[in-house]
Amino acid sequence: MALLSFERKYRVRGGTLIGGDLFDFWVGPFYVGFFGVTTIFFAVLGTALILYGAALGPTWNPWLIDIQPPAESYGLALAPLKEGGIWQVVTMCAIGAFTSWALREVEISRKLGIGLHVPFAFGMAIFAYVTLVVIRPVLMGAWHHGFPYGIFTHLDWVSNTGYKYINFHYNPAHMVAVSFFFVNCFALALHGSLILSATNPGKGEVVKTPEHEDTFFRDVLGYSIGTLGIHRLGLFLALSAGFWSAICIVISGPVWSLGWPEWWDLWLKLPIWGQ
Ligand code: UQ2
Repeated sequence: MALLSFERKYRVRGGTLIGGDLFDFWVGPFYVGFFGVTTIFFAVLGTALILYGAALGPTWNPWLIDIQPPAESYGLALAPLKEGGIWQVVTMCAIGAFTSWALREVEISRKLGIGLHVPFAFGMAIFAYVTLVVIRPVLMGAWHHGFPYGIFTHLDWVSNTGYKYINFHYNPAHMVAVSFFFVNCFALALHGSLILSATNPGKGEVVKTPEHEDTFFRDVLGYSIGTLGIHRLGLFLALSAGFWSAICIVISGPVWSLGWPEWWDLWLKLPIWGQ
């Protein structure tokens, strides 16, 4: 089915989550929808506030612009705009925009009659962000613990937060997250290279089939996970990387406030060593 005739078939009203036909239309290639409008609203307001915060600051150097969360003394209260309130409203706009984008993905998926895997996957990224700027700061009792919105300053925050726990690489959930990132990278390298090897042949060569792909890995490893399986594995690895990243930071402070190397002293305290 040609792309244009397919689009005529699926570009019909319905599948919306809210407001019925309200904003249920396309602008050029883009679906709008209620959540397209709310995405634009939050993104424009949040960007304008970042520009306002930059105008108050000492520099327009894009690397150095910095929007800081409130001082610790404000706790979980709203702060004046110029004392961290900008950071608080930018955070609300970011969560509003990200959530609206996910719900727009849900509406498009419903129109197409496909699964909700894409918005679910994006939801894991939103969860990781919300863990950093809402869940962990609330558990620690102050918005101050969110990370600042600046290119260099958020890097400083990551470095300082790591050193607060002496050596963050001893955090067991961080170890799990990093391992998932590595295995995800390995799996995508295997998959990308395998697909190109079979479907992007040289001039005059014929495109090969999934049987060729299966046979390659059966010959090498005695096992092929299959064409559907590799995508299930890829989604699992990617979601796990994001999930354990959120876990490793949310336990740093709320659950464990000493250095992470000391966490491993539990090994010496096991009741199996006698005394
Ligand atoms: C595979 C397969 C694919 C693939 C890949 C494999 C035909 C096109 C990459 C091989 C993957 C395996 C054996 C799993 C490796 C396990 C981990 C944890 C990395 O068999 O089927 O489809 O792309």
